[in-house]
Amino acid sequence: MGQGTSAYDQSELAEFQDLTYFTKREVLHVHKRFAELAPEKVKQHGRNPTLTKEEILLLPELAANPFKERILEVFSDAGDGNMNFEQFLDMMSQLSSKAPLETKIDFAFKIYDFNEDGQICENDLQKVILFLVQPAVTGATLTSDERNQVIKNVINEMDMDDDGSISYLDFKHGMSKLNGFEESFKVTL
Ligand SMILES: [Ca+2]
Ligand SMILES: [Ca+2]
Repeated sequence: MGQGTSAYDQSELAEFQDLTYFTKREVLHVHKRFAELAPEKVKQHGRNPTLTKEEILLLPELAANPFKERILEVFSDAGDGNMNFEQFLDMMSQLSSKAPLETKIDFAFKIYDFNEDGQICENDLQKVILFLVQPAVTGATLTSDERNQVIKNVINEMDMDDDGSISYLDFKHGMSKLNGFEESFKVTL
């Protein structure tokens, strides 16, 4: 009963359950939301079409996230923000409230490390600030002097070994002291 209507069978769902922070029921819910973003593609290509970045950005839960485009790029295999269901599910799992703090920190580090060299340096932070302080969204602006001061403060605060950039360990240490930082990296579908 109901077997034929499910996008994935029980053993596939069990596998997704193992790979994510979701239950089988939640996996199916995430799939339903994925399919709703591009119903025509799902009709044509079956349960696992590749959706474009623009299609995934239609998800209302991502609308307010300043890092949404960057998040999609980091989680897409090709780095262009396009993703199939597995990549989408992985992203949603790490964004879910069930993901532990360590996962959120790991996630945030990847998002902030724009040039993907394993360190968050001044250049990366310049980009982070431009994402966070978007006048159109927050009404706030910072002069470049103010931006540089914020970046200096962040590096001073987090750079435990004083080499001028923030390694994953520096970041992990600093972030676990910050209350509520993970709110930027949380989506509930
Ligand atoms: Ca970097
Ligand atoms: Ca350092």
